[in-house]
This record gives sequence, structure tokens and C-alpha cells, in this order.
Amino acid sequence: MTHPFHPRTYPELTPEEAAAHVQNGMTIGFSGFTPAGAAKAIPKALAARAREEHAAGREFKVGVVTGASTGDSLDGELARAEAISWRTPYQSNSALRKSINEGKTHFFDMHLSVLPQNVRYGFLGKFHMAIVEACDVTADGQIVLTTSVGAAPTFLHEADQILIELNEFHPVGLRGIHDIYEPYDPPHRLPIPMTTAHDRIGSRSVRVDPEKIIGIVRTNLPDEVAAFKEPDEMTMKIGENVAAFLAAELQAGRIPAEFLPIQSGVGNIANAVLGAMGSNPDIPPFQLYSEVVQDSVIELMKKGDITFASGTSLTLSPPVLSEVYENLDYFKDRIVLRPQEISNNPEIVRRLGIISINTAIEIDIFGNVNSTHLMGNDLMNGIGGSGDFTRNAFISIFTCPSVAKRGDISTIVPLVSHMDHSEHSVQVVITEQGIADLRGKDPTERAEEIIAKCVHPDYREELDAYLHGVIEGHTPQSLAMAFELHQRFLATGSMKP
Ligand code: 0RQ
Repeated sequence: MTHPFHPRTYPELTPEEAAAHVQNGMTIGFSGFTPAGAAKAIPKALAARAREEHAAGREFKVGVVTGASTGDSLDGELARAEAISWRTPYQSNSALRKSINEGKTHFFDMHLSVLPQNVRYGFLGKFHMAIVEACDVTADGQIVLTTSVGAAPTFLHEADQILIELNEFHPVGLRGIHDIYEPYDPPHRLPIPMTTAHDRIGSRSVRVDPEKIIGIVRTNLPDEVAAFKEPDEMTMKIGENVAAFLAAELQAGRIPAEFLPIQSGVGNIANAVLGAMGSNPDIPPFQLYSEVVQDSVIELMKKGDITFASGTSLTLSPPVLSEVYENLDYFKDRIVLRPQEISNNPEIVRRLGIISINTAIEIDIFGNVNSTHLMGNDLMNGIGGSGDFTRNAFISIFTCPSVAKRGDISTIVPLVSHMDHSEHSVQVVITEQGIADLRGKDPTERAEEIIAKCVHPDYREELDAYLHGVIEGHTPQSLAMAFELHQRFLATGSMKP
């Protein structure tokens, strides 16, 4: 056996030559957490290969595991080529979502923090290959990742073979933004040695046995990150309510004067929430300890409202990423990218006292939250990191507009049609209508609070009648009527009475 860090050079391959190394039935760990840092050229070539194999009448599908969602060149291309047999832990691509909801791709939804350890524990079977985007690879096997870390270090360590997309779009100067640390596994696990959001505990690159690297594909491709919608009246009002709630908690002395690190979810609402926190004069400059560093974080950092950001991906729209690259030294002092196993780690979330803010699809009057499914059946994206943070947060907040689909759906319902976060983990619910503080309240008191503060006026009377029409038990729920709103929507296209 060669020495693990024996210097060597790597074969340079075209994307097609790289894809030819992949065999039907393999399990592949791809880099990427959101479109940031996702492999692009090889998955695209792999999709073309799958189409050719299918045209020749041969089976060709692979298991696809990533950090979280990816860009269209990975999930979109492979799903359209019907090349994904199974997928975990998260996705947000319309073609893949369709394939999953039609039962053509097996998908299982996982808390993102547990994915890497489940790979190491062998719970997901053998990993044949890791396909990873990098901005630098040294002859002795040091791989410098790009705009995300995600689960790439674990895939690189666990897979038999490695293919690298060396993407010149990302500067080699990214070296130093990453903090790569993998915990030992039980029964030898030790405390993760972090006590602040800005601690660095690991290395700047992932070290692998260079013999495992079977080839390098050179690319020059931007991340496929879409621009955010500008905050509208609704998302701005939700953001203002979140900021007002946190300012009041600070005022009441329940949040320490120096404030606590914030975790903020993905999407347009989360973007608006951070913006509103920055604009609220009663909230002091704060740190972000989250999963995704998105555009609003960079804006707030420039204004001094966010002093440090720890995440696992730098999911920035192209103009904002260019700005970061032009001032890389400034941002490298203020941003660290960690493996998702660390960015989302329950031990750290509990220790640092993270305030979690995530978006729900629907919430019931007792505070149970559905983050993942539409009308009980169809998958939207997945639970992502929302459970990692919510369950362990100092204060856990869920936000959503009180209505969806132009008012035909009340997002507050008698009983969620799918449950991701139970009433035991959810402390505060915020819509554009107001703030429901569920702490220290029993189920009936919670329901009264949510109906009074968060429900849209179009649905308030009906939900109030539901609650007060059911008088029995600790949790007043009617098994016969709990899904009446959902059933009405499915039958008529609207939940309205
Ligand atoms: O669809 O655009 O077709 O109208 O769902 O909803 O309001 O644009 O909200 O972009 O913030 O996404 C929960 C999906 C929200 C996201 C979810 C429809 C609605 C719209 C999107 P249209 P919005 P956002 C990790 C954080 C889970 C993972 C997570 C998510 C579309 O936040 O995937 O929390 N979260 N990760 O119309 C039917 C309902 C609906 C509905 C909304 N009740 N029924 N459709 N929609 N409610 C932690 C980090 O650190 C990042």
C-alpha cells in the first residue's frame, strides 16, 4: 500500500470520461449544500450517459446523496434523465420533486446533522464514489472545497473512489474559510470543542488518500443560485413581527444583553426576517450560527449588524458572491463554513443558546408544525436543518404567512396533515397577523393564543368554533373534523367556508 500522502498527480478527464467510471447501482456522495459548491459538470455528463444507456435498453440508476438540495445540473438533470434510484437527505428541484411524488425515486427525509454520521455508521450502505467540487487539490491529497462544506468531508473519507471537479470560477483564496472537523463515533465520541459561534476547531482542507482520486475534471462554472424575491408587504410584516418579538425578549431580560446567535431558515421569508432584524434599532449587532449564509447576511455584515456568520454554505446570488470574492480577506475574517454535522449539531445549538427561526408550510392550533408536505401527501422540499435547530434552540420560532395560494389555504389548521416538529419543540408562532407565544401554555391556551394572534380573519371564526365545539380531553381535538379544511380544499380548491 502506498503512503496515504504520497505525492502524485491526477489524471485529467473530460466530464464524459469521468462519468464513464460510474456504474449502474452505485451510491454516490456529491458535494453541494443548496446549489452552492454542488458538482455540476460530472452529474450533467452522467445524466447524458444514463439517457444513452436507457436508449440501449439497459438499466442505469444511481443512489444520490448530497449535503442538502443542489442545483439544476445535479438534481434536475439526473431526475429528468430518470437516473436517480434513491435520494436523501433534502431536495428542492421541481423535476426531482415530481419524480419523488410519482413514486419513481425513493426519497427519505433526514435531519441534515445526522446524515454524515449515518453514512459513517453504514446505515446507508456502501459509498462507491464521492464527486466533489474543489478550488484546489494538492498532490498529497488536500482538497479545498468551494462555497459549501455540507457532507463532502464524510463522502470523501468513506467512498472508495473520488472524482473532483476543479472549478476555476472559485478563487484558490477560499482556502481558510472552511473549518473541517469530523467527530469521533460512539463509544469514543468526545465533546465538540466549541464554545462560541466563531471558534475554529478543524483544518482548512479535507485530507484524503491521493490514491483514491481517480481523476480531475477542470471547470469554470458559477453556482446555480437563484436571486431572492425582494421582500413584499407580507414577508416584511412577518420579519418586523419577529424582530419586535426578539427586541421585547431582550427588553424583558430573557435574552442576555449581548444577545444570542441566530439561526435563520431558507427561503424568501427567512431572508426578509434577517433584513427586519437588521433594521430594528433595539436589536444589537449579533452573530449568525446557521446552516445557510444567504444574501441578507452579507448586507447586514457590511452594515455591522451581523458581526460573524457560521454556516455550511455560502448560498449567494451571483452579484453578491462576486462582491465577497472581491473582498475575500474581509469576509474570511467574518465567515466560517463548517461540515453540516457541526453547523447543525444539537450539542452546539444547545450550548451556544441559538435562537432558531424557521418557516412552516402549516401549523396547527396546538403548535405542531408541518415543514415538508402539501395536503398530507406530496413532498415539498424536506425537513432540512429545521429540526436540528428547533428541538435544541434557546427559543424556537416558526414563521409563515397566515394564508397561502391567494387566501385559499389557511396555513393555521386544526391538525397538521404531516408533522415534522411537535408541540413539544415549538415555542413561538409568528405570522403577518401577529405573535403567538406558546411558552408555559396548555393545549387549549395555545390554541386560543394562535387563533387570536396568528390566524387570518377569514378563518378565525371557523377555527374558534372548532376549538370551542370540542370540549373533551387535555387536547381538544375532533378526530371526525380535524381535516375538514384540507378536505374542503381538495374538493373545491379553497379552504374558505
Ligand atoms: O408556492 O410559490 O407556488 O406559491 O409553498 O412558500 O411562502 O414562498 O415560502 O420560500 O420561505 O418556503 C416551508 C417550503 C417555505 C421552506 C418552505 C406554498 C407557497 C409557495 C413556498 P408558490 P413561500 P418559502 C433549515 C431550514 C423546510 C426546510 C427548512 C422549506 C411555496 O422554508 O422548505 O426549514 N422549509 N430548512 O404558496 C400548500 C400550504 C402552503 C403552500 C406555502 N399550507 N399548502 N402550499 N405553500 N404554504 C435551517 C437553516 O439554517 C437554513
